[in-house]
Amino acid sequence: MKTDYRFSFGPWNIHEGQDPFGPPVRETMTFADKLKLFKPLGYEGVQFHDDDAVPEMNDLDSGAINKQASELKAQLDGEGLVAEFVAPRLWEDDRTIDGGYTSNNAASRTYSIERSLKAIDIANALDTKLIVLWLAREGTYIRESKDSCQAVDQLVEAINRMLAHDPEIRIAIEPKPNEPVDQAYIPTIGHAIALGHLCSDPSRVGVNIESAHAILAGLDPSDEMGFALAHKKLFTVHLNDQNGLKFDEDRTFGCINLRRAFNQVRILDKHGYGKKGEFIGLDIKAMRTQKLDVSTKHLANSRTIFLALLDVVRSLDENRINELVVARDYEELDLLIVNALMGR
Ligand code: XLS
Ligand code: MG
Repeated sequence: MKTDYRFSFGPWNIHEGQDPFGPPVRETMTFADKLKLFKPLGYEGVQFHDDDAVPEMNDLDSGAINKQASELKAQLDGEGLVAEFVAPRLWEDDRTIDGGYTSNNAASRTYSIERSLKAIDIANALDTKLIVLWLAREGTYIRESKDSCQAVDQLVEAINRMLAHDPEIRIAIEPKPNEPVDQAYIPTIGHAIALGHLCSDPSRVGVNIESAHAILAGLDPSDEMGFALAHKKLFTVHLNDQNGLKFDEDRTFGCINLRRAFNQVRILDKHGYGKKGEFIGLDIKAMRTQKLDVSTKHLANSRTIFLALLDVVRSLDENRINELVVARDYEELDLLIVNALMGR
């Protein structure tokens, strides 16, 4: 299917299938093998955690980090791929057990900021200006352990340090209401955009909307997108799906609630998302039950479903929709949309 949209995913989206209750069930694919799959799957952008790009980066000095990142850039060029963003992975290290930027421990906060600055250096070597900040452990397990007002100041301080480190870098905050923490400090797009306005250069702080995260917050992802688009803050998206309020499932886009997915495609397409080079990013996991040879179908299928929904969006009779809106006949409009989704 030909399209102007550009698609991206991260190497973690091809994985061994372990979950909190069971070990890996598929063999590990090497990073080089994963890279070879992007183009055949219809993707040209690669999303990176900083240590996807430079493994063991905590043990390397800046020269060695830069060298590895530059070698990776050459590898991407060789595959005809581009890096979409780099995200500092702040949730695995011992120092970030109780949070990174909002840890109660000053040394942990310093580590987290320094690690984020290194992620920016890696982004530069990979020739992308986009940093994604998923604030994984910036929140609490119990209310009394931290101060939610002070936490905002700490987040602003960390983001300001990143903005100052590189005058061209742009930061996309990826909100999520819970998991791994009980309550995250930045649970929704409204919180993320408001946080950006407290920073030293709000024009460079935007958002990454993950469908499943919005759903976990009890919100409609397409409305979250509309809110961000109105603020000109939608720097990227993480499309996927989610079956109700449970763990973050990262399911194939559109496979749980087709109409909800359709509305995301519709709002993005209607407001020119992608025209400034933004990617259609996916953040999806293969089901644990998939065997190795079919463990990338979630990536192919999400893209196929996005493009099929784009066809539906673009073939809608907008005049008829307008008439129904003017007549306030939303029952008929409901049927029109459901019929379109059923291909009737
Ligand atoms: C986890 C997040 C993560 C970010 C990238 O829930 O979705 O995968 O997208 O750090
Ligand atoms: Mg995500």
